[in-house]
Amino acid sequence: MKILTVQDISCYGQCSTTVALPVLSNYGHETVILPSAILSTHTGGFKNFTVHDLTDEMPKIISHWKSENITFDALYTGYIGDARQFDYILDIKNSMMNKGGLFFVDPAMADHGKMYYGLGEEIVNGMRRMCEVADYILPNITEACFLTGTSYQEVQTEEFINTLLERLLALGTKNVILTGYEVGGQIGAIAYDGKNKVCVLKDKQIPSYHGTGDIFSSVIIGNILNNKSMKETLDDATSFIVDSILETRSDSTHGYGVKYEQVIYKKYSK
Ligand code: PXL
Repeated sequence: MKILTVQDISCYGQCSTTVALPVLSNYGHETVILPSAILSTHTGGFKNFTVHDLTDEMPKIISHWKSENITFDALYTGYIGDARQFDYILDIKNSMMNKGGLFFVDPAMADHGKMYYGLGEEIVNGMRRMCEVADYILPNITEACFLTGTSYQEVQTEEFINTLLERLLALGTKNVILTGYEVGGQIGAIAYDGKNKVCVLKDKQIPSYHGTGDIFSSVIIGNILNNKSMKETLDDATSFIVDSILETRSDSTHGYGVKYEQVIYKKYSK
């Protein structure tokens, strides 16, 4: 499959575009990139990082692609730092997708009850516009709360999760995959298409690391585009994250991301 991913390049820090590319390759897909910005590092835990916004470059790149008749089987959006970019993304969705092409929205904008540094209401509104026309959205619990105007709860009752799933689906998307669902010391994801719920949980690993949400989404998208069942997809994604954390946590110098490369390497060196 030919996927276009629109998210930032955080040069150092193992997240967004730099993890989507190797992970999606691992599932046999070609990934084209439209970088939303270039940052020296991601914005979680580093001080004085640099940001170069690429909004002005987007219409030029898109118009060149259109002149070359370039089209995509899937569109996958992640972290977007400038709200002017949502119109460009929706234009791609409307005019550059192959028949049956799928639109995946990871509204990567918040975690642990808070928006990421520098992101505000206009990003939430733009992400919501994309959720209206998405085939799959992949929010974590915090993002789900911002998208649906629900107050964030540290403790997730079954009723809270079910309310979030209904409200997310009501945004317009065909499918919801809610990540970071925690129950009884376990953590995982729950998928909902309005009829069926599929939930996969694994023992929660500590600590939590930056970028795991981006890796999780990329594994899920890689599997869905390979026609795997939702159960197989969520099993693979949760194991991938558990294994990545286990590869990382003995190294106290590596707190900014996970060593997912070792997981891929071990899969293929067997
Ligand atoms: O992992 C999500 C992400 C992506 N890109 C940038 C970020 C973050 C999370 O903080 O800062 C630039």
